[in-house]
Order: sequence, then C-alpha cells, then structure tokens
Amino acid sequence: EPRPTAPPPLDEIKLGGLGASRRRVEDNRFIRGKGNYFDDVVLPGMLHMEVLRSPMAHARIKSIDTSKAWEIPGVRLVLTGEALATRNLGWMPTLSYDTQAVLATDKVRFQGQEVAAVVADDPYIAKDAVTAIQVEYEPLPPVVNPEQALAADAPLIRDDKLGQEDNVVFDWEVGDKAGTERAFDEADVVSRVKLHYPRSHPSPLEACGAIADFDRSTGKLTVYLTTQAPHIVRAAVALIAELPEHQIRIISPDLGGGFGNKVPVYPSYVVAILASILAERPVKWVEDRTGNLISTGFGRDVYLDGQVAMRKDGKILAVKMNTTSDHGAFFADAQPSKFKIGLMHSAFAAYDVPYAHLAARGVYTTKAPGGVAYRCSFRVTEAMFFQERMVQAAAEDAGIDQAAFRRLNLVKDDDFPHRTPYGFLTDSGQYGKALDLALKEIDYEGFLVEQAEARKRGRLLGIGISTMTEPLGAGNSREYDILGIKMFDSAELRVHMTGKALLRTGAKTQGQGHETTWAQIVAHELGLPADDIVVEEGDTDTAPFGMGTYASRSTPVAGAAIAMAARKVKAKARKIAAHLLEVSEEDVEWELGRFYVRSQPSRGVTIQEACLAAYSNMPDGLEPGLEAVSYYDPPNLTWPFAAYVCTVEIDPETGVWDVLRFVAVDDCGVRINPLIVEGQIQGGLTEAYAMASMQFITFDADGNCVGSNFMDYLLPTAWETPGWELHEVVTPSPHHPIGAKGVGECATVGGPAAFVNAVVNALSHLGVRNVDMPMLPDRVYEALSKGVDVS
Ligand code: PCD
Repeated sequence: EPRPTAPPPLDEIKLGGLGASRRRVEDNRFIRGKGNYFDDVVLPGMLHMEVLRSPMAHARIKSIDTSKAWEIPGVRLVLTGEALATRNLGWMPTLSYDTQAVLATDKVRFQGQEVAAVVADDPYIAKDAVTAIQVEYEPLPPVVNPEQALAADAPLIRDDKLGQEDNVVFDWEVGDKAGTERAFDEADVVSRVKLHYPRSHPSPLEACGAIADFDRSTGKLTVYLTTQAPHIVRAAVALIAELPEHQIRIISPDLGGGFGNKVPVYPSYVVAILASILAERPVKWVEDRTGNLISTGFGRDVYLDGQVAMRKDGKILAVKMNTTSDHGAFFADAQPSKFKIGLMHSAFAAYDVPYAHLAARGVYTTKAPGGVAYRCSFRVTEAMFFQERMVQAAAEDAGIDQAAFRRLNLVKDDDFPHRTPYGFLTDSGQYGKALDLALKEIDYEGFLVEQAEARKRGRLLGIGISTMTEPLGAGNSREYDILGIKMFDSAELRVHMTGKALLRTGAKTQGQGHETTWAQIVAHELGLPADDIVVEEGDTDTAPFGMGTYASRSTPVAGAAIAMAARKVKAKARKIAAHLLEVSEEDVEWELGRFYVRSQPSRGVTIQEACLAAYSNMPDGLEPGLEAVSYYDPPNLTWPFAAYVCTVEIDPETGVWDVLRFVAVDDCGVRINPLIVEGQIQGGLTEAYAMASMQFITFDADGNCVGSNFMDYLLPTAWETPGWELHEVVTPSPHHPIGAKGVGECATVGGPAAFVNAVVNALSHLGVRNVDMPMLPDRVYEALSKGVDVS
C-alpha cells in the first residue's frame, strides 16, 4: 500500500474564510419574502396600541378627556401620563442621563410628542379611538433653533427639571486652550467658516415597533422590539419598569435597517410594556412613517464656528472649533458619558495639528429629541464634515491648491500610532497613499485644466476632496460606556460533534450581513467551511451579553470576540488532536483545518475529526464538549480612513448640480468580505449624497415639522444616485485579532464634504465660500447668481 501523504492545504477562499466575497446567506430568506421582521410576529390574543401625538410644539396641557375613547367598542385601555405616573412611569431616563416624559402630563415640548395611548382589539379601532381623546392645550411660544433658545427672553423649555434655569443642556470643552490661543497669535493667516450641519433622519425602511407580552403566570416579560441593542434595552427595562432582569427577554427579529434610529429607548416601548402588564395580553405598537420621522432620533443639527491658524506656507498651527448643537426637548441620544458632544473631538485626527480647542454647547429646543448617530459614531460625521470644510476654506484662504494643502498637513504614512490634537491615539493609516490613489484615478491635474477651460465658456465645473480618518468600534471599557455600562462585547461558539457550529454574539445585524461575515471569521480561525456555521443574534435569552450594533463597532469588538472564542476552541481541539495522534501537544502543528505531527506532516487529523473526538474519544482529564465564550475589551478604537474625490458640473441657469465622477479610496483594515464591504461603502456614499443634495428635517416658525413624510423628506433612488468608483488601501489594525477595522459608517462620515467642497469649488471664482447642505438647486442658484454664501 502506498504511504498516506498529507492532503493539500485547504483553500481559504473556497472555504468562505477571510477575503471571500461570499454571497449573503441571509438574503436567501429575504429575497424569498421569508424574513421574520417585527411586523411578521403575530401572537395569540394580541391587542393593538396607537399613540396620540401632540399637534403643537410647545403648549401647557390643561386637560385630557379620555371618556369618549373608552366608549368605543373594542377599546381595552386608554392610558395617559397621569396613569403612568401612579406607577412611577411618567418619566424615564434617557441614554444621556437626562429624563424624558413617557406620556406628557405638564406640557408638550415638541410636535409629535406622545400624549396618550389606546389599546384595542385591532389597529383601526385604536386609531379611531385616539382621535376621540380630547386634549385642551394652552399654546406656549415655540423655540425652533439655538438662537431662539439662548435669547434672554426665551421660554424655559425644561421647567420640569429642578435647578434648570435656561435652555442649555451642557457646556463642554476639550483641548489645549492656552496653547491654541498662543498659536493663533503667532499665525500668519487665520481662516474662518461658519457652517450648519442640518437635521437629517436615518429613516430606515422599517419604522420602529414593540410587541410586549407579559405572562402573569410565569412573571416573564417578552418583548419583540426593533432594537439595535437588545441587551441595553433589557437593562433599561429592568431599571425603568423595575422588573427582574432574568424575567425580561428582548427579541430583536430581522430588522429592516437601523442606521442609528433603533438605538434609543422610545416612550411607546415603555407604554406598550405597561399596557401588556395591565391587559395581561400581548400588545403591539407599530409606528407609521410620519411618527418615525417626527418623533424618533434624528441626526446632526449642529452649528460650527471654525477657525484654522496657519503659517504663510499653509502649515496648520492650530484649530478652534465652537459648536452649538440642537438636542430638541430631551437630551436622548446615546453616547459615552464622558463626552457630551460625542466624539466631535475626533476632528483633525488625520492631520498633523499641534494645538486644538473645542468648545461645545448643547441646547434644548421644542423639537424632537435626539442627535443620534445617523450612520455615525457619536458625532464623528459632523466632526469630519466640519474638518473637511474648514480644510478647504483654509487652503483657499492660504492661496494653496486643496490637494497640496492636504498633502502638507496630513499625518505622514505609517507614522503611527499618532496622538491627535484632541488626545486620541490613532492606530494605523496611510492617508497620503489613499489621497494619491484617488487623485490619480480621477486625473486631478487633467481636471484642473478642463475646469479652467470650461470657466472661460461660462461652464461651472468643480472638484472636491475629503480626506479623513474616524474612530470606529467603541470601547475600550476604560473610556467608553453607555449609562455607565462599559463597552465591550462577546461571542459564544458551540461546535457540534460533526464539526458544524452555532455562533452567537451580543451584536445585532440590521442588514449588514453578520450571518455571513461572522461565519467567515470562524472559517478563518478553524478551517471549518463557513456554510457549516450558523449565526444567531438578537435574543437576550440566548445571546451572550453585548452592547449592540452601532458605531460600526461589531467587527472591531464582537468580531474580535468571535476570533478569540474560535481560538479557545482551537486550543482545546489541539489537545484532543494530540491525544488522537498520540504525541505531545507541543509536537502538534496547525494548518488551516488540520492538526498534524511536526516531524511527520502526513500524520494528521482534520478539525472535524477533533470535533467528533470531543464528544466520543476525549483524553483523560479533559472536559468533554467543544465550546467557548469570549468577552473582548478592545485596547483601542479602530481608525479606518478614506480619500474621496468628487467632480461636479453646475447648471448656471438653474443651480442644478450633477456628479460627474466620484472616486472613493477606503481602508478598513483586513476586509472579511469584500463584497459586503463594497456594499457598505456604496450605501454609505448614497446616504452622504442624500444629505448633501436633498435631505433635511426643518421646522416652521410655529415649530411644525417640515419633512414629516417621504414627499418632503427625500431619499435618493437609483435614478438620482451617481455611480461610485471604489478603490482600496489596506492598513491592518495592529490591535485587532484579524486586523479588521469597522467600515459601516465611513462613507457617510467622509462623503458629504466631498460633494460640498466640489460645489463650492465650482463657485469659488465667484466669491462663494459656503453653501449649506442640503445643496438644493435654489440655494446653489442664489449662491452663483449673487456670488454669496448661502446658509
Ligand atoms: N466588514 C467586513 N470587513 C471589515 C469590516 C466590516 O467584511 N473590515 C463587514 C462586517 O462584517 C459587517 C459589515 O461589513 O457585515 C459592517 O461592519 P461594521 O463596520 O463592523 O459595522 P456594524 O457594527 O456591523 O454595523 C453598524 C453600521 C452602522 S453604525 C450603521 S448606522 C449602518 C451600517 O452599519 N447601518 C446599516 N450599515 C448598515 N447596513 C445596512 N444594510 N443596514 C443598516 O441599518 Mo449607526 O451608529 O447605528 O448610526
């Protein structure tokens, strides 16, 4: 008989491991209409809840008369804030240490605020009954922007808060103030811009909802909830409703997008839970589109007064940022408790800036609460937008080409770790390489010639650049927490005897494709085919604890935990392999999917054989079974980066602008699944384009929300969306077990400035230095026809 020889090594790509553009396994059920979304959940005896929303932005509630609603047949419960207050549920804590009315009792503080709720046999009865509730309001003056909120005679919005004497939420600062002032004194050139990042809304395809099911016989509360962070909600419900944590089960089913909108805990969730406890039946509440747009977490709404101090040659000496953010009536966005304006101070992380100072003030207004991270890790979207607009204005004021200005000031390639001006430590980067690649792809020099030629003939061409790095993947737990709960994550890997496995994490996919990519990490570590690993997330009774999916933290944190859990499994499998091969553990080598004897490579066992032995032939003294749990507390954030370059042409007759080309060079460290990464970047750029061109939620003088439906709040379709030209640079994260960084938000963070810089560049010879987003044609037309800034 021929001697057995070692099998050829496994092909990682064929296995579906790291770097495989594996098709998304979840799409199999999604495209067949077999997804299990919130609205697909039907429980026996389920009642339906509808909320009454305030028509006014600011008014005292004189009385609420619910008697007519109670009379409608099929109505089971009518709830007001007063009823809630008797159970200590009138107010609830927010994720930013503020309080928020669950159902308003004293005043309404924004249009769309929850005032009362009806629970009925079907949703139509509930809707009818809501309109039968009579509320007497005494109007108070609305406050629709920070300027009004900070005026001396402004009405006090939060008169419910003891000691609150004005409409200021916080005053916060960071950076070296004295050093920054000194640098400004010594500067040759100071450049200044005033900008507004308008209020936008994540508007996921699926709005929010809750089905609460309290079972009195077992004392168990089960809630199906559209949430990006099931375990945080479990903790919040335990605190707010004073229920024992082990008796609360939060199930986040398939989600139709989240984009930050499904992070907060909304009042209607709490009301639905109480309603189920009172009615002793499952109670379902689902929001309609207008409800979602006017009352749930919006993004941005920040004003900047930004200054850059430079030497004559364009070298940046210092930056000053002064922000005012509009948080609406309740400070309800989630962010690490140390940082009041999120990670706004991640601005200028990609630039070599010796001194920086940020002063941030937050204000209450009579608008919906929020300032959530809409595809953004705690205000980094604003940070990078402001940074890139300040950089463009500075280049212009210094009289230096915008690409050359960036080259001069960006942190040099591979000069890492780098301490940023506000004190972060960036992990890796090659900003120059990314910029050069983007400029080459778009033919920068060629475009400048074409632009000059076109100008002579009255055509308006522009080119905009955005270069940035951003912090993705909160924690570490030393610095990052939500409501005091430290930010880390976990994974649990259970390998069955046939080498098939179940992986659970505390993250929660909303469309990102975790079921596909997490299996790839396990395939990479263990050599099991990705198809043999099933991934589950979103059920707090089965998933290990986790802080949820937002801030592009799943790959940096949960993804790392997965690799570490797989390594624990591998370490045990190695012991078993040594036993099977009858050698000592030190003599066992590993190649993908197989252990073998170092001195005799043809003698080996596959990972599957080791799995079987874990249940059938384990060595003496070793626990049977093959599973592992890992909790991962990352040493640092990951810092992906990008260079985006956009060219536009503006129609001088109408102000309509078209994207000619958009080149995107992205780094996210090692790409687990290039196909998914590209999808993330395309989606992110599309949202960036939406904000730059068409999206904003605004308010009229009475505080009425304009943009409360998809006729007014616009989403780009395939027709408007430009084609994206994608390229990559790879600088692995030095501290992540597989070198990966987050990617989900990069393009939305860095994208908007490229569009605005391009439009402003097209108009710069007319004296225009700024057009605020969204750059609607009428705004652009005003800028170009009058040669003025438009905000
Ligand atoms: N990846 C890969 N590689 C790398 C990285 C990454 O592959 N390197 C992939 C992963 O695995 C997944 C994704 O990609 O799957 C993503 O990831 P990330 O970055 O880690 O993230 P995540 O955490 O998972 O997620 C989150 C994000 C966010 S944050 C947002 S907004 C958005 C994004 O995600 N959202 C969404 N994207 C998306 N998509 C979809 N489809 N949907 C949705 O919703 Mo925030 O904070 O919440 O604002």
